[in-house]
Amino acid sequence: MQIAIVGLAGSGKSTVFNTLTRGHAETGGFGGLTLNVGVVKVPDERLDRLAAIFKPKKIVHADVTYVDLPAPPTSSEGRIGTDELPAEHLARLRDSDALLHVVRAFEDPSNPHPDGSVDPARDIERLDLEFILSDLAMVDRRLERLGSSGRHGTQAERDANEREEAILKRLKADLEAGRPIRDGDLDAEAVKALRGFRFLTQKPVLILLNVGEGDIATVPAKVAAIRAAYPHKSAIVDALSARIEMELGELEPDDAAVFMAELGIERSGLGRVIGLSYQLLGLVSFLTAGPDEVRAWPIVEGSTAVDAAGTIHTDLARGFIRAETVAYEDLLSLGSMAEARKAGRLRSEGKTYRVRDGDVLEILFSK
Ligand SMILES: Nc1nc2c(ncn2[C@@H]2O[C@H](COP(=O)(O)OP(=O)(O)OP(=O)(O)O)[C@@H](O)[C@H]2O)c(=O)[nH]1
Ligand SMILES: [Mg+2]
Repeated sequence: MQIAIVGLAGSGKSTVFNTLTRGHAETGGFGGLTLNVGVVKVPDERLDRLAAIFKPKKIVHADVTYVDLPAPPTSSEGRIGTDELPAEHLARLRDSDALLHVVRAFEDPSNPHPDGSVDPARDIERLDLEFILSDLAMVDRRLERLGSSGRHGTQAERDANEREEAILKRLKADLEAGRPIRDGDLDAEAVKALRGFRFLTQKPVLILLNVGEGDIATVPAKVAAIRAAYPHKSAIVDALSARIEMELGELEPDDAAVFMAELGIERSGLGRVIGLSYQLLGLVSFLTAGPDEVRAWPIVEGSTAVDAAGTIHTDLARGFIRAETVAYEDLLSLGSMAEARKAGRLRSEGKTYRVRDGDVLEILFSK
């Protein structure tokens, strides 16, 4: 699962990337057109607790890949010009499962905002509009093709083209009215028909206000204001001081604690932001625990026991018999699978069981 970090030039994308991945990407506009990719473990204290019981050889976290994209160049018409991104960047962006939209909310006289003032709402609208225009251009191109060649082919092909045309016309009207695709209630058939387009405004988005080091006290009010003004679906609004978090990440734990106390921060926001991006992807974790490893497995919310088995290995899905299932809390309080069984907390679930976040599974299968 991959999340693209997007935002206007100088909003703090690379700083956020460094914070999340403990990376060292160039910041301050010195990165040029470098694309940065990093894999991040999703913090999960349940794994540490289970490890204390099972004493496994290794602990494996779920992970999320972050891609830090340089801001698109400003085009001749003053547009941001997403379509002018190098092909590799555009492909990365379209292939991402969700967007992390970094918005400048920090004041810094030594580093003025190119538009003369710091205005998160304006900046959000600007990038949103750019993505809307990019999707609209794709819709228009496809409608044109369907108009000229869509009348050919077999009856089945023509019917499929007609259905696609109807869906795209609806999207066109939405986009022209400034509505991102994620806001529309698309049915399963439409979602399937649109999958290949990889529309930018269809991806869920986490809007992250990059606040300054002096703004900690006003963060809740700032987030609340943007949230109220952003009533879109599949969108989360949160804040982070990327600069502080990056510096915290470079300190020894004791020094970090002193620094946090000085700034009046209770908890690092890093884990929260990673957790939110995981949630944004619609993922939950099921767990496996044994002497070899304790592990969190990402799975799309609503998946079944046989999907979970297939995530571990295709053989487990093919030969699936049942999933011995216990909730994490029960396993933690009872101490072992055997005790959970005795206490009647271990359930035998079949193929169609919907896996819940924190289910500890043991898949029984035939080879
Ligand atoms: N004061 C302050 N400066 C910040 C903060 N976050 C980022 N900056 C600075 O803002 C500048 C731009 O940050 P980057 O992380 O490079 O921004 P970017 O979005 O990756 O920029 P491009 O890739 O050039 O579009 C750098 O000089 C950062 O040090 C912050 O929270 N406070
Ligand atoms: Mg950058």
